Amino acid sequence: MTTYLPPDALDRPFDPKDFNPEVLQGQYQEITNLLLASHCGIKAIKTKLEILSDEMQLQDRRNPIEYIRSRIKSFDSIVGKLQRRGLPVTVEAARRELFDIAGVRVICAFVDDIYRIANMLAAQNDVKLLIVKDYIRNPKPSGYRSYHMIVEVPVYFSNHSEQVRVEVQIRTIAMDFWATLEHQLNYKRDVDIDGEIAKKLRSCADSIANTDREMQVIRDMVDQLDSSADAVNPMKVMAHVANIVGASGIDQMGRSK
Ligand code: 0O2
Repeated sequence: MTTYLPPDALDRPFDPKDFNPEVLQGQYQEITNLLLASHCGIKAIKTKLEILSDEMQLQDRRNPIEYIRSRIKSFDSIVGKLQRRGLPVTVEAARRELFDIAGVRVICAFVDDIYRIANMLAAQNDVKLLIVKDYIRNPKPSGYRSYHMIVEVPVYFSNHSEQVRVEVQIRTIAMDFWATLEHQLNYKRDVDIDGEIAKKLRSCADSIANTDREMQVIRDMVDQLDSSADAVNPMKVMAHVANIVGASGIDQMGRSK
C-alpha cells in the first residue's frame, strides 16, 4: 500500500533509511536518482496546477481545486508491482515500466472543474500527455470514479535534464470520499469482497455520482444569479486578488493599509 506524504514532505530531503536496505542491492545511487526525479516531477506538476488554480480563482471568484496531495510510491509497492507483472526488480525496470511512481492527486469542487484542469494541463507546451484513463465516463466495475492522466514533464538539474512521468488523478471531493473509504474496506485486500458488499459499494458510488451532478446543477444556478447581480464592486475584486496573491498592502475591503 502506498502512503501519501504529508503536505510538507516534499520540502524535506529524502531519507534513504525509509527504504529496505536488503532490496537496494547496490542500486543505491540509481534509486536516489529515481526518487529525486520523482520528487521534482511532482513539484513541477504541483506548481503548474497551483498557477492554474490561482488564475481560475480570479476568473470565477471561486476555488476549482480544493486541495492537492502527492506521494511517491513506496518501495514495497514498487517491488510488489514489478513482481506481479513478472518484471525484474530493478530500478531500470521501474523507470521503464511503472508510470505511477510519482503521483499527484487533485481534489476538485465540481466535475466540470476536473475536465477544465485536465485540458489546461495537457495543453501546456512542456507537458506531454502519454495516457488518459477516464474512470468518470467509464467507471471501474467497483464503482471507482476518477480522471487519470500520465504526463511527462521536463526537470532541469545542474548538469542534465530529465523527462519525468507523473500520474495525475483528478476527482471531486465526493469521488475522493468514496475512493478513500472503499480503499480502506476493499481495494487490494487479500480477501476479495464480493456479492452483497460489492453491490452496496457500487450503489454508494452511483448515489455519490448523482449528488455530484446535482451539485453542479445548483452551482450553475448560483452562477446564473451571480452574473445577473449588480456590477462588480472593484474594491471587492481587489480584496479578492490580494487574498489570492497574498498581497499584504491591501486589506479585506480592498483598502490600502
Ligand atoms: P495507490 O496506493 O493509490 O497508489 P495498477 O496500478 O496495476 O493497479 P493501472 O492500470 O496501472 O493498475 O492503474 P489504474 O487502475 O488506472 O489506477 C491505479 C490507481 O487508481 C490505484 O493506485 C488507486 O489509486 C486508484 N484506483 C484504481 N481502481 C480503484 C478502485 O477500485 N478503488 C480505489 N479506491 N482506488 C482505485 P495503486 O497503485 O493501486 O494504489
